[in-house]
Amino acid sequence: MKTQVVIIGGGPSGLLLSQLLDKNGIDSIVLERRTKAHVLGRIRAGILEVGLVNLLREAGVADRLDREAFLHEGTILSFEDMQFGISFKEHTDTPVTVYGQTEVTRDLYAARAAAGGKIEFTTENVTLHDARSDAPYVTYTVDGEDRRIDCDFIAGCDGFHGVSRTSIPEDVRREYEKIYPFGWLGILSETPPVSDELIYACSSRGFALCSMRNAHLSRYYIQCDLDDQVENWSDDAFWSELKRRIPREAADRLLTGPSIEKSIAPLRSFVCEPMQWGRLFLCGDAAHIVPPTGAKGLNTAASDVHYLHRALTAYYRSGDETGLAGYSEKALARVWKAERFSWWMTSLLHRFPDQTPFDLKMQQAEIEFLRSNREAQSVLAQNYVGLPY
Ligand code: RFL
Ligand code: PHB
Repeated sequence: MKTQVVIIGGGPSGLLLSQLLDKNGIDSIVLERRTKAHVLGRIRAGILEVGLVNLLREAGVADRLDREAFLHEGTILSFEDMQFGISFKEHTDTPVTVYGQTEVTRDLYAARAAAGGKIEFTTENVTLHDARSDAPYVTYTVDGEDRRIDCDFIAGCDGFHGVSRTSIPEDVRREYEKIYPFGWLGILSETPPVSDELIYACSSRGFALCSMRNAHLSRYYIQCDLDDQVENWSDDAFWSELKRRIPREAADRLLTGPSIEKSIAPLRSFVCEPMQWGRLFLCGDAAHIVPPTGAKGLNTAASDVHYLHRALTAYYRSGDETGLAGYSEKALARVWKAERFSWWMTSLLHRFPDQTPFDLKMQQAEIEFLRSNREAQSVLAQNYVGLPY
């Protein structure tokens, strides 16, 4: 088989790239290790920056989003019972969009199917070859049959545990990592959200987040120990812990119900440099991870896709290689700012096991500064709604 771009990974990065390339007349084949049902079963991001929403519109996959999504013009931060709002509208005049990653992915799969896009599911042993030559190719196995695709470029969109990043030789690759000493236990429940806006709650018992997917579906998280297990948490235990971490007036309003999904995610900051090696280009979680505080993961994946699809389009239209040559540097410049914001918000709002009384006072002083200082709120708002591409 032959195509212009082999895309490894059928998550949001790979699908969006494939859809945007198709809009520009560029052929691709997506290789996905799992089944479509598995990919759509993962509950992940919920907050989309305007840059991602515009990209989905450009890709022609935003009709349902434009009909169904909520716009949020601010968010709430709390410290024990004290709470305050930060207005995105006042500081940036830009809202964020509440629409689940699962729905974005579903819309992308539908669009790829409608366009006759080629996606191979349940691929095994995906291996990249000759990425530094002008004739790279990818081999893999599907249904016990070995296959090969020759291509011009390879896009590594296969997430943190994929094979693309590790195909870059160790003496070229630099990796920067921070592992946080806690995780997030999340549940999805068919209950109305407790608040019109998200609540990011810092409390002496640890962090909590009240989020949502729509008017009838809520997403809540609590900080948990790294070695904690989902089985340790009954729904009742989850709800009662959540109520102890959010302001009392919100806890009194909270409507609880059975969870329809419950999972624990570790928290990590990670960046791989460079994001390009020869004709291999990394996109999204394959190249970088942020802790979810601040909702930057999917949004940062989207800015990579934006730079890469434009660079590939310029190359195929006019042979212009400037965008491809500058991809890694351009993408990383924005990635590091999202890393900084996510690390800062995580540090601001979580309980760390080794926090001294002094560290706690610093955390409280910073929250109080944020509560009372317009400029500090403006900095948070600008980062939260998304820095420009
Ligand atoms: P994905 O989604 O991991 O997709 C990669 C795909 O590649 C496949 N794959 C392979 N395919 C073929 N061969 C191989 N060898 C392969 N290895 C892997 C995988 O099966 C998978 O389908 O990466 P992508 O596309 O870069 O998308 C990134 C986002 O998924 C991620 O950044 C966000 O979910 C992060 N995130 C959030 N981001 C936001 O912008 N806003 C949020 O509100 C937000 N909340 C979250 C989050 C992530 C979370 N978890 C669980 C990590 C909340 C949580 C709890
Ligand atoms: C979510 O709704 O899943 C969500 C929202 C905001 C975050 C992280 C996750 O910062």
